[in-house]
Amino acid sequence: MRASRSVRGQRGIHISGAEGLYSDQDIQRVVKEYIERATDHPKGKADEIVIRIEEIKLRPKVISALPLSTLSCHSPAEGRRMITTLLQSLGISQKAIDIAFASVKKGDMRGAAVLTAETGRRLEPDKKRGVRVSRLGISKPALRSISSGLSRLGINTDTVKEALTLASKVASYRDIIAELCVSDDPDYTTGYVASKRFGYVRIPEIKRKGSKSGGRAFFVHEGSDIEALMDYFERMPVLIGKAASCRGVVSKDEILSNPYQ
Ligand code: WAQ
Ligand code: MG
Repeated sequence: MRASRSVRGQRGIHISGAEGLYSDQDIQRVVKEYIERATDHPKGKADEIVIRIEEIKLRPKVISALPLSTLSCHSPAEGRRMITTLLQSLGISQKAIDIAFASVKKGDMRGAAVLTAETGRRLEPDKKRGVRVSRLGISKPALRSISSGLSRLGINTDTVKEALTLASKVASYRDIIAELCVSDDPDYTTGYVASKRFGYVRIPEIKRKGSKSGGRAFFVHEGSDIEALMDYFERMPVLIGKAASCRGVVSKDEILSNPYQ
């Protein structure tokens, strides 16, 4: 689903987007939920909603969810410092980190920016749209297990589950080093950094309440094949079939000194 709105003569301002892999009998319910989301969104009421339903021909690739944790963070400046430390320890250059923050802050994309860790060079063919991750879902047993882990932490919401699903698909691609995400929802101030090495690390207060800017940036190495990456993200069905740990608040040093890979 994608929903947009005309604002002051400018058509197609992005309001909300969502996608998933569902079985036949769930489609009616999900479409209804997507429409509600598009017409009752903190960014405004959509004046155009596009819904596409496709039968999946390929058998989904089954992956595990990334382990989840949350850093203690109290301001955007502190968040940016912690994110910078995590990304630098993954070998991402300061220049690429700065370009990723600038792109996320600008926040007018429907998809994600793909940048090289070495120089921050943008690889997407359509830089205004970015790369949109689609065809992703979560099996019912994995959803039950993740929901119960998140409930214990008081964060069992669609926003967290959808973001964790997306980040897990993104991190499962061989060329991905890390992802940075800030919600474009003005009321939602928690973002995350995700990587195979450190898992899905939530960063509260990464932006000020009321800010409509937000976005995603994916880091890859120079020389990465953008066509193959887009094929995996946009077309390869991927299903989370296994939950991982859901930890509460941890320190940056705990994360840095206990990598998963
Ligand atoms: N593929 C690529 N980029 C996307 C996609 C997608 N499927 N969906 C959204 N984006 C980009 C787009 O630029 C949006 O403006 C931006 O990401 C933010 O999307 O653990 O709500 O749906 O508490 O606003 C993260 C924290 C919430 C959750 C993320 O993102 C938590 C969120 P939003
Ligand atoms: Mg949003």
